[in-house]
Amino acid sequence: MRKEVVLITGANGEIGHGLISHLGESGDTKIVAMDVQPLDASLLPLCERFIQGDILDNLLLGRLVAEYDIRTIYHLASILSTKAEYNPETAHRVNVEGTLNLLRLAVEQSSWQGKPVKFLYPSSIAAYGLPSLEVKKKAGKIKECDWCAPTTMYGCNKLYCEHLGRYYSRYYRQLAADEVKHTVDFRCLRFPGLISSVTIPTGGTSDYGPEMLHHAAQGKPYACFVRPDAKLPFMVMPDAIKSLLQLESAPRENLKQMVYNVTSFSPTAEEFMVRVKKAFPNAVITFEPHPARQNIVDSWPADVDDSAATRDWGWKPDYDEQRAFDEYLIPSIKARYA
Ligand code: AKB
Repeated sequence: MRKEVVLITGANGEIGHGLISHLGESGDTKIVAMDVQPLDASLLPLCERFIQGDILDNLLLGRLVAEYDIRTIYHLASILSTKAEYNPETAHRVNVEGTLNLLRLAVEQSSWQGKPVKFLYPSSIAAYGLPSLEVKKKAGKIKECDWCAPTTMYGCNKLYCEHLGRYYSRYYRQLAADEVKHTVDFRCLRFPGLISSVTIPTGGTSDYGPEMLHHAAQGKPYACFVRPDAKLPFMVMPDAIKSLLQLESAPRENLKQMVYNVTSFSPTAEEFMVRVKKAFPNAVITFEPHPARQNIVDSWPADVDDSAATRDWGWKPDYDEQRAFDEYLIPSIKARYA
């Protein structure tokens, strides 16, 4: 008998840390974790197995199919927006071909199991592309189908992979003589900027928020790479994990769409700074906007409409801005760097 497991790619990334801690501590899920980097030692005991390897390695993925009954895939591995702009073709390979490999693995697993494998995919506000700051200011909370014209390689990759997920769920090999019965149960969240008290993001464009906070907590000066009025939606990691798990467990028949916005609060960079300075009065924070990264932030929405997630699977964040800082970020970051 093959062991029933969930597969987590990008396990050593920010969401991977949060998800493995949560699933591992609750104890009843066997996790096979994968990452190109070694896994944080604290997460190893929570996993059935860790494989240091590449999602582009099809031989490795093939061996996984043979060894495990994979019920759910959390495909978290990806190259984020800023890093992707430095090597767009590599980003395309990892973000798109890597996702394609995992979708193929999911289809194969589904046909062995005789039922669809759940495929949880974190997309991003980067899938949006607003043409100007004026439009962004007027747009308000934007819906999943609005302004899907991304300006970054990462955003293009995310949007395309959402379409691939839909294709693999509904239309995979639609002309094949044999009916393809069991495909993938693709479920996707468009995440805002995420902030964790445990990990520091690398390679993203919404990183100025978490970077500001982690620098201040360590007594390091921080030069923010966007203007004080730059505005993006954010969410703290416990809510990101909650949304992934809630979407995973939602009854399929309730899901009227495959892609859902989720969000929590939308501070400007200046409002973010004020909160950080309230907690760390000696923090030295300056604004030195990087024009190209600022342009990316200006093309992303200031807020998103997550009412479809609320309607279909009861989504509601636990942390608004005040609670996120007072009850999660500040106490836990202070403890971390004490
Ligand atoms: C990034 O900045 O690239 C990510 C994202 C918003 O998806 N944090």
